[in-house]
Amino acid sequence: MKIIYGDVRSGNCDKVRFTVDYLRVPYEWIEVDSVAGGTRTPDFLAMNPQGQVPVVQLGDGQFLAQSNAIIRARHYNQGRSQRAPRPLRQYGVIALI
Ligand SMILES: N[C@@H](CCC(=O)N[C@@H](CS)C(=O)NCC(=O)O)C(=O)O
Repeated sequence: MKIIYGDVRSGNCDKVRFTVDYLRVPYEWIEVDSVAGGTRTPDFLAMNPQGQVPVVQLGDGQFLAQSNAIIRARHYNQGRSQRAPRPLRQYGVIALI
């Protein structure tokens, strides 16, 4: 199970969430209030020094930030990427977590 740290008001987080939902990838969503400073706490900055959501905790415990990098992180799980719908795979858009 991957963990996604995101803010539901964020379009960048939407990109990641819509992608994993579309692919039916199981994940846990942890809501972070980026407006109230939730991305600037020591704990959050330890995950992403840029202080931004979205951030994904990968299966190996490492963290990956940047929405486009997350949805293109094919190399983190080649097997899962095989579940990507064909048209998206053809465009290399997917990957995933
Ligand atoms: N280039 C980044 C942008 C991420 C970003 O701008 N995140 C905003 C929310 S949409 C954020 O976390 N802002 C809180 C802050 O900067 O403290 C991506 O695509 O993931």
